[in-house]
Amino acid sequence: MLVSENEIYCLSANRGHRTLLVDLNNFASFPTLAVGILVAALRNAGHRVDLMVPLAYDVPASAREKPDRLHHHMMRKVHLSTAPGTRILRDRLRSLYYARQRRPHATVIREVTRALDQKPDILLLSAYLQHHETVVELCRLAKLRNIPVLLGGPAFNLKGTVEAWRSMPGLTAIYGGEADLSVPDLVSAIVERKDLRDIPGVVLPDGSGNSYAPPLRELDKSPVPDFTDFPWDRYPVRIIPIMTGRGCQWARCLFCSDVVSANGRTFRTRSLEIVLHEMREQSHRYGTSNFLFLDLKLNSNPHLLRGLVENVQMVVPGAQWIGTVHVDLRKDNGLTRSELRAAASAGMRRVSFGLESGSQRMLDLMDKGASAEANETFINHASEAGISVRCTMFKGFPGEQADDLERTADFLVRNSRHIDRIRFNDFSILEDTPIWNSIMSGGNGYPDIRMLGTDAAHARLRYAQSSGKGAAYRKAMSRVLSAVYAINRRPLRDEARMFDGLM
Ligand code: B12
Ligand code: SF4
Repeated sequence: MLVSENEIYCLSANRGHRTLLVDLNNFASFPTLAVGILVAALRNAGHRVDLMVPLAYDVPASAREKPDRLHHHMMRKVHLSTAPGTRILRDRLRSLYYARQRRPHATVIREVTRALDQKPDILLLSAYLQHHETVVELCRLAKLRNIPVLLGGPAFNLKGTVEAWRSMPGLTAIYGGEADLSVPDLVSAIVERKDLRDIPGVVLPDGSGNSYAPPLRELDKSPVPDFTDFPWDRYPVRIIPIMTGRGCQWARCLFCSDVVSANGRTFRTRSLEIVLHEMREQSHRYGTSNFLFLDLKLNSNPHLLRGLVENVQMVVPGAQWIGTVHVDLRKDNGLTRSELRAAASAGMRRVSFGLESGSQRMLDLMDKGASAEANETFINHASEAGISVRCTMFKGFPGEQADDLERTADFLVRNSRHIDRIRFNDFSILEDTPIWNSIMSGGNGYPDIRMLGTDAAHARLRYAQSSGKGAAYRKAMSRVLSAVYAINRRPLRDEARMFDGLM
């Protein structure tokens, strides 16, 4: 995977530049879509790419959502506790956990050091914000060898975040946009030491540059991702990540940081032909008919979803696939009982959606564009069609009361046998979301939130909350968590098992 002496020699005949691309998003089950796109774009343009994927060197990767054991339930209780005594201890434990999680991994540092010693022309890093310390260390190592570094990732279009990251020693530039088409030129511009300041999306260490890259409109021109160099032998099952579009047609939920990320801004859809072409091509290349749709909302464009359902088995016979939807209130949201049955017949095995809360009052406060009733109908129809249902939820949106949690608990108990997994989080306020902007502007929309500061490097608000306390709230929370545990401890239905823990 990394470059050998002979290969370096061959490069002298190549007009492209030698790039070392490090994928810090180490995930245990499938390749990273963004990185596959960047590799394809660079290679198509004649650049040389050596890809470093930590999993290939046995760096422990994030695996998600295996059936719950009792200790998972207990940990969730502590993690989400609002009891005054537990909170202080819990917050300390949380900080320790994050600090440990975020430490640079010795193997990553060692392997990147080796690769840098081969003197690539440029180091490209694709990172999430929890990789801050690793990025600091890799930039330092690159600086020692005079190798320029270009950093990108979904959160680097956020102004406060970029401010907190841009001046780390050794970093040449941050790119805060979708680089599907632009990455080859960016690499050339940096290696050939051209002036970067006018390139949309680029921020330099001194803060200069044109930080705004418009969302990529020509999605059909994005190359078919190149996953050749990912460690396929380490994945339990071969699964191809793919997207039919970027962004979300609703894009209004007040807490949503997905739609403010580099690739989530504004809804754009690809054409059905291109999506089907990519599925056929990738199935052929990697010898699998399993797909994971990473769209924020696979039913943003119901016509495309229907087209996919109608054609997928012709294009990839035996295809099995999963995706995430939003049970919105449009007349046509692509998720009727018969549409879900058709999707199941076309190979859909699992669906995930943001249930968030069982209380209509909370859904309205979040501007979720959903109803508890429609969510319930959807869960029943999907499950009855044979699709495994997974949902994400959280506690602690401002204004949440014990009564809202009681409704959530009732909802889960009522629908327990139709839901296979729940990911239940604590609420957080992330940079540039509507709720963040409202609090930052000093308005009085959230009287129960007292801002303590920001964690700019991780794009988070630090705050204290006066709602969500008291014995009644805690009792209701305990009911919710018992219902979550009752669901998560069950094994998945057989047909969805190979997709367990993927989203
Ligand atoms: C699918 C998804 C997942 C999947 C798959 C992840 C994977 N690595 O493949 C799963 C469910 C596993 C997952 C897990 C997590 N995720 Co996630 N996930 C997403 C989601 C919905 C789509 C990601 C995606 O593929 N986008 C499509 C690609 C094409 O876009 P992109 O990644 O932005 O890449 C483009 C640009 O950013 C740029 N670019 C990217 N890298 C580079 C590098 C260079 C050099 C350049 C020039 C450009 C460049 O060009 C790319 C092509 O256009 C996003 C939401 C979103 N809107 O992005 C969240 C998101 C990426 N996840 C996020 C988080 C926080 C996580 C978790 C940490 C959550 C958790 N607590 O467990 C874990 C971490 C897992 C890990 N790998 O370490 C955050 C990241 C924000 C941040 N803090 O940096 C996001 C943005 C959600 C959010 N709004 O908070 N996730
Ligand atoms: S429906 Fe989902 S992706 Fe769309 S704005 Fe709401 S939370 Fe974000």
